[in-house]
Amino acid sequence: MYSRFLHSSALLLGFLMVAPAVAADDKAAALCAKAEARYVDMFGHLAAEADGVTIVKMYKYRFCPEKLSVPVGTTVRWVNVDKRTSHTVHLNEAGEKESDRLFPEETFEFTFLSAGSQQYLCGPHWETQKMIGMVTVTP
Ligand SMILES: [Cu+2]
Repeated sequence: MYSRFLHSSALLLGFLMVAPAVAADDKAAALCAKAEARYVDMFGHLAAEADGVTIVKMYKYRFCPEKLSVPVGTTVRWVNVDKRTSHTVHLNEAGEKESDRLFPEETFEFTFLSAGSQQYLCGPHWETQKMIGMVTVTP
């Protein structure tokens, strides 16, 4: 009886430790799918079809995709697809100054000329909402 109780507790604990990570991934995927739909509404094409740039959407206090890998020389265009909230892009680890506030439908571009990984932030929301992105630039 006692050992069975221990066994099921261990199973339950295992489930509780795994479930939040899976739920967070699903939530992020659903949110980024909505961000893509907003992008299509605004610009009339898929983000992947943008000419000569790689798109990162800003939506509901998240960067979509949150982690990006691009070859050196890539220009990334951040696009605010929110309805009301403004965001910024601050490539602080690259020593860049923070972008202007980007209102809905506004964009910011940066061309990555050196390889490496760096985090970047939304100035107004990184601390309170953990709105933080990551770019890996490959040689
Ligand atoms: Cu933000």
